[in-house]
Amino acid sequence: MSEALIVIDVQTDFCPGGALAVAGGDQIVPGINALMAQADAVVLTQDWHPANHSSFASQHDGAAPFSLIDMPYGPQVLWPDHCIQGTDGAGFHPDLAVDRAELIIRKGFRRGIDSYSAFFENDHTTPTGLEGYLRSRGVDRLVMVGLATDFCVNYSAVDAAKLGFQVQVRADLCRAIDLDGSLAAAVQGMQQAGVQISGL
Ligand code: VGL
Ligand code: ZN
Repeated sequence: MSEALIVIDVQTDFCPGGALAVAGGDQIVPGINALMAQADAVVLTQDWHPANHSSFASQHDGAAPFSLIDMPYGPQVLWPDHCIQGTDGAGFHPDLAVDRAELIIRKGFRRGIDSYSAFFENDHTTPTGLEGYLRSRGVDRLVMVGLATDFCVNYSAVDAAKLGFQVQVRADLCRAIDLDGSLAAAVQGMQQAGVQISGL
């Protein structure tokens, strides 16, 4: 059995100057590249939304970015338009060593549902296919890095632990959005799920 490095959403729109910039999002790129160089297997995830995605505040009359709404699958934060399919903002950070990746998994491509996790959409049941890929490659341990600690990294890590993978999050190679205490809640949730967090 082997280990895979999962690099979550290191995309232009999540870096300084991007549509949903995460503070310091670009600072983690050199360290991630160094880890990728040593990893047995590398998977990248890419947030990949249609222009009219339902997680965008612009699609809801009078709704402000960063407000919460109820969706059929549960509460959903409304975001500024970001990571629109085919745009520069949806591309990976230009310095990320993407050639090292063996799989790129895109998520959030259905208009009506968001997908923070690399494993399941936000209904917690629709699979992305990543679990099957990892299992058929004999992967049982995951190291996770990327953006954002409290959303896509958090959801991915908790789902992976629930699926039975051994999961380590390298918090020093992640950066958070930190909306209303979301970082502290995410750290607590990951630890409760059995995720090992290093470099906090
Ligand atoms: C993310 C908010 C919206 C993330 C993606 O990658 O953490 N956050 N879409
Ligand atoms: Zn998104």
